[in-house]
Amino acid sequence: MSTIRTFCRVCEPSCGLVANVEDGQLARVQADRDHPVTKGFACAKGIATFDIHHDPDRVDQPLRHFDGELRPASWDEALADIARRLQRVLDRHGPSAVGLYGGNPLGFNALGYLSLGAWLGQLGAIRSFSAGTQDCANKFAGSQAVFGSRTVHPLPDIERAELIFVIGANPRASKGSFISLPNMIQRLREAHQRGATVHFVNPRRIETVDGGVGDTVLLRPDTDVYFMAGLLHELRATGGWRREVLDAHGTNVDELERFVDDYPVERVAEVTAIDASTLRDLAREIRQADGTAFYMSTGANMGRQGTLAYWLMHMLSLVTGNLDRVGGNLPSIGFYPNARAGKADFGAGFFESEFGRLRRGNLPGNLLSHYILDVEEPIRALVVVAGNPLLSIGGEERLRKAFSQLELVVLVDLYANATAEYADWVLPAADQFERADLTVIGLGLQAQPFVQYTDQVVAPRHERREEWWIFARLAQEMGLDSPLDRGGAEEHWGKYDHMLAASGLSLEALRASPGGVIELPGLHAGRFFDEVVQLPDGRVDCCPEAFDTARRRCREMFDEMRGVADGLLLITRRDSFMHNSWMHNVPGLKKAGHDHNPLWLHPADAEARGLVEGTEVRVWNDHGEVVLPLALDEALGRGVAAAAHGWGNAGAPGMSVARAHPGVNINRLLPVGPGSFEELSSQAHMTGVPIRVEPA
Ligand SMILES: Nc1nc2c(c(=O)[nH]1)N[C@H]1C(S)=C(S)[C@@H](COP(=O)(O)OP(=O)(O)OC[C@H]3O[C@@H](n4cnc5c(=O)[nH]c(N)nc54)[C@H](O)[C@@H]3O)O[C@H]1N2
Ligand SMILES: Nc1nc2c(c(=O)[nH]1)N[C@H]1C(S)=C(S)[C@@H](COP(=O)(O)OP(=O)(O)OC[C@H]3O[C@@H](n4cnc5c(=O)[nH]c(N)nc54)[C@H](O)[C@@H]3O)O[C@H]1N2
Ligand code: SF4
Ligand SMILES: [Mo]
Repeated sequence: MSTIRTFCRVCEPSCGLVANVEDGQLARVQADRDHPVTKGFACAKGIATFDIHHDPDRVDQPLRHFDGELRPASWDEALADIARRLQRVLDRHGPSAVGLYGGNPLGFNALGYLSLGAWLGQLGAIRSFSAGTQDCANKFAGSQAVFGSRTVHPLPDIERAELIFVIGANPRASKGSFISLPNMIQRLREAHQRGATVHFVNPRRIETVDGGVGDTVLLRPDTDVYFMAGLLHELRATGGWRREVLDAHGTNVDELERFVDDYPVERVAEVTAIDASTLRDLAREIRQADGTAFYMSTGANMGRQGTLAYWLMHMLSLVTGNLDRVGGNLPSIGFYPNARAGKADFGAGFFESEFGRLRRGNLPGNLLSHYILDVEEPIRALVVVAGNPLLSIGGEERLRKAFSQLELVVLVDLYANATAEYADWVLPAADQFERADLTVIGLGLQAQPFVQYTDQVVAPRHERREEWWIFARLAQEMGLDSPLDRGGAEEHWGKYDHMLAASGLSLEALRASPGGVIELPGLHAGRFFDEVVQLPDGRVDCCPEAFDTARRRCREMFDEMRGVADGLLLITRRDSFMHNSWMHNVPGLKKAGHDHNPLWLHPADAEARGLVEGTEVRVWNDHGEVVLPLALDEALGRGVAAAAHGWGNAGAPGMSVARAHPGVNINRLLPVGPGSFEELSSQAHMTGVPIRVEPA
């Protein structure tokens, strides 16, 4: 038996794992206690990757859609058929007829990510979509406008802050996002124990002071922008803006002041449902704290104004002198200083499309079905890598219609997931134990920076293959230049080696170090304004002109929200027993209470509508309708309904456990199409969506 140290690639902490291998087979997976940073932490999902590796439902050889069934075929048949059909689409309709959807796990796959990009470049395919516009596209846009680089994201210095705001994130369930920090909830608990105050800002009371981590400030969904504008207003009125910092590092400060002028706390209270006195108290705490750290994640991203929310979060940090100070927000440099790589002019990053002005780069997922159904030169072939768009994006019905019209759908996945219902081919991907990798996801986002390399722990079972090989073979098959003709994955590794050199490291050094891990310098102050900010004048843009229209709209939305009285707003509720749509085939995660997804309501909201716990309710709005059981949750704010996404597996062809516990796809209730995403970032509107509920 051999023991191999590796790391988890399910979510951002990238926890160290130890794998035991017997007779070439993965025999056991545990948390790595010797890992210098993750120190023996791993969650149930990370350990469940063992079950996923051995799952008899895994796609183990190429599957071809034939006579309504997915039937095994050889790699040669698969590659030849796909290459031929892709070529036909390209010849007849050009590269815009080929679309790509890259899912979330692709971000945790050093070679897969690079090789897919290279292959698409060869095809000239520009219509690419990714899970990013359902997740955090607003953060890239926000930082690009404010700091001049999409890759600059100052992290909360949780270890040293006296006051911490966690806005729209639930690290107990999610383990953190846009931050790599092992056991984040424990880190917050430790901060609380050493006397720091932690405020979660959330429409659901996810933590209470008695719980030992912090309390929750309940806010109405989709109002984070107003919450932050209100704090900025109050801080300004009470001398909480540090003029010397703004003089030294800011531009457009007057414009920021003018924007904030409109949001005194009394007014803000009307739409956020946070009373003025609470907002004043929070502003006072910020003024008095010796270090305030701000963190926001998907709950705030997925509102209608995620980019503005991120801008204002940066402003809260800057104007109070907490940006680039110990206990505030600090840049993470990691193994490669990538701020310059993300440098670009925000205003120039848009183009005119059939659907109005769009941000360059990944197109909005909320237009995927539109680019198939509603344009003159539609997408005709779609390649889906590590994604499940049918369940992750809004508008399932429309996506079904669109996917069924495609000439070719190719999925590269561990499973024949729900989207595979429309696949002509499902190609078997290797999993995290079957591929070498590097901790690329954490670059610039690690609160305790380290870099780790892992070898393949075991060879891919059956006919599973690594993504880089799949795209390199497809390139060969299409007569294109292929890495396989030139030393395989070496050229991709070469890029990473080059990046590692920036911190005096190399793959060789990583391979030689115990566990493949090397710790890097921690977060420290004093570099941000000189080295990280990328705007030409070296200053932070406190009120980007490119946000003008969005700011006007922001004022209008405020008035619209004041006018709306009651009604229910839908939010997402993740838990530790699911991971987006893809851990539903792990029997061990289907414990009682986690085997379906109910609609959660506050007991008073249920009673007011005559709804009874455990009974089926009909949930509907202008976008769709679902029927699911009702559950009660006193932690929810009044007027807020919650449900988990990623369910709705009744039709997933190759996931028998998931099919036995299908749940309901709540994304049927989300808006899609023009107007359903933020123009500045393409980020989808996925939280605070109005719904109605009645007995089914
Ligand atoms: N209502 C609502 N909707 C949401 C969200 C929400 O909060 N609320 N969250 C959004 C977010 S944050 C995200 S990131 C998206 C996710 O959206 P997607 O990325 O489209 O969906 P996932 O469920 O993450 O599906 C990932 C797929 O990748 C496969 N997979 C896993 N590992 C590998 C691998 O190594 N290689 C390959 N080839 N395949 C692999 C899995 O089997 C699964 O089919 O969903 C979004 N949708
Ligand atoms: N167990 C588990 N872990 C996961 C995932 C998973 O599905 N399951 N998904 C992974 C992925 S891809 C991601 S991106 C991360 C996401 O990580 P997080 O961003 O931490 O995601 P959530 O746990 O959904 O927490 C979002 C919180 O926002 C709140 N919220 C909803 N609407 C609003 C709003 O309008 N304003 C504010 N302020 N709050 C709001 C919700 O109540 C919820 O508590 O998690 C990752 N980790
Ligand atoms: S927290 Fe994320 S990275 Fe760590 S073990 Fe769990 S799933 Fe894996
Ligand atoms: Mo995500």
